[in-house]
Amino acid sequence: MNFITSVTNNADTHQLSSCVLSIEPECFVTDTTAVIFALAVAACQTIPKEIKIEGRTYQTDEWMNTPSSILSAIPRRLHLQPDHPLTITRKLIESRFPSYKTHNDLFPIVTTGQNFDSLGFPLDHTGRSRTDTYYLNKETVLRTHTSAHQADTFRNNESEGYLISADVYRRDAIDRSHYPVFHQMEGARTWDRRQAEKEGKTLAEVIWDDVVRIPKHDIAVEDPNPTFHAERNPLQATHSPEEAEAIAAHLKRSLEDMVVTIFNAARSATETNSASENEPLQVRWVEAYFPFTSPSWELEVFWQGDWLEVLGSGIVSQPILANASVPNRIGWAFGIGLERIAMLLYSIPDIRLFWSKDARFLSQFSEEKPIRRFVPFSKYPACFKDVSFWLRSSSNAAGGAGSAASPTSSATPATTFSTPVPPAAPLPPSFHENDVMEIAREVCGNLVEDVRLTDEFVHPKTGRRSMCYRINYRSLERTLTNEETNELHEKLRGLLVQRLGVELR
Ligand code: FA5
Ligand code: MG
Repeated sequence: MNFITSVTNNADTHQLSSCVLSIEPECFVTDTTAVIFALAVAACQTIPKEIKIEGRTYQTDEWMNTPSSILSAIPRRLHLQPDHPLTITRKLIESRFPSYKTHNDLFPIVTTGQNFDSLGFPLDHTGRSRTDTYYLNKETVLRTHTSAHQADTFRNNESEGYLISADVYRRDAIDRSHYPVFHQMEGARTWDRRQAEKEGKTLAEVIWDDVVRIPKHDIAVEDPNPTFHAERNPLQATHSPEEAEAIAAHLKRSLEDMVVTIFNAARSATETNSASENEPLQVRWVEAYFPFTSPSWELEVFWQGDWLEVLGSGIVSQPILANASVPNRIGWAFGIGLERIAMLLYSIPDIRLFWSKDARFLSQFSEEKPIRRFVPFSKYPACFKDVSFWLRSSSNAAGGAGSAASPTSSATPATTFSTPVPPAAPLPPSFHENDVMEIAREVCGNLVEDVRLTDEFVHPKTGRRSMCYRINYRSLERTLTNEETNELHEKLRGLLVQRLGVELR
């Protein structure tokens, strides 16, 4: 499918045909959708001018970089599938927030206003770039996080607390814990200052009354940092220290309760006498940065020898609430990765498994039964193949840029957001590792387990940069033949040259 290259490299949108592609909700067979899409593109001989997704039509432009394989994931809605591990995980978390209103079917295609501007993302934030985000056109993206719905949900003001679970999309690395489509749950709890006044209490007092209602746990939590810190994790200008302390306590106690519940369930799912069962649960708060919260924290859990980040959170930036017409509300928000939690809960070893339609996977999960550790049905052989190439002499290598800007480089969240104007056109192409990942996904689908940079050097005379990537071809469902992997690898090599202009070595 050359469609993406053509779109990316061909800024002349006048050459687009008027062919319309449809991804309809009934089309639950992912592969079929992809094939229909590919055939339609082939038949049109050129780029679709419009894409129709579940009855909604989008005009494409030179920002379009979303392959059909990604669009075909939209109808799957794994977090709503009965007995799916993501559904079970979602419900387990929801059960710890019984009074919160749940929103589980918000549509994944949003505006850049929703995904970035409403949250105060600076214009130069790496998250906005086409190497990180799937665009349909300059102003339309596949949401990269559930926070894209924060402003709208605050504006609707239907409940004091809410939970949003949804599929999110990111151009990202390929390995056993990264997939370009994954699921997040967003949660938020806010209080109304006027309500506190009516009760004759301070807002902090009202919040502390709620804190004591949160179930207690007996886990020792490491939390060495002050609630806020002038340089590292600032208090917002419109919040008093007492308010921030109370909101932080409510946030941390609520999320600790949720994590303790989940990890206790995970530990009861592992076999008796296993090492992890006897290890006490270790949890810690670390300082973090998000453009839309301040102060901010991440929660980490010690799991199988390592600290694992499970969620990001913080006190909601007041301009978000003010812009959402609820200036008197104040509170916290968090975002958690559902796959990451489900992988721990069930010991699921590879994130691709969540997309499996194989009964050997799906039959192991039930909403009715207690959590049981996943038993891998088999491990098929890996096949490693390297590809080495010279970058075009003008390219810089950039890779795996994180989604958070440095705290110092962006506007303080406590100030009112200006209305950002996105850059007029995509930046000139330079090499980005995510483009290699995207090509590997397109060629191999779920037959690639891992793509790693194994070597990189600059030629001392020519100054050209050489990269070597190791591709691990492995199916979760069968043994791949040599012919098959050779064919995939050749196709991958060809597309690297065609799309990225590299010279194979
Ligand atoms: C966010 O997406 C913020 N929107 C979270 C947030 C919400 C902060 C509200 C403050 C207030 P982040 O990119 O760190 O943050 O992702 C949040 C969580 O999603 C991570 O902690 C992790 O559990 C999960 N996650 C992130 N990237 C991936 C990935 N590629 N694969 C699986 N899980 C992921
Ligand atoms: Mg993070």
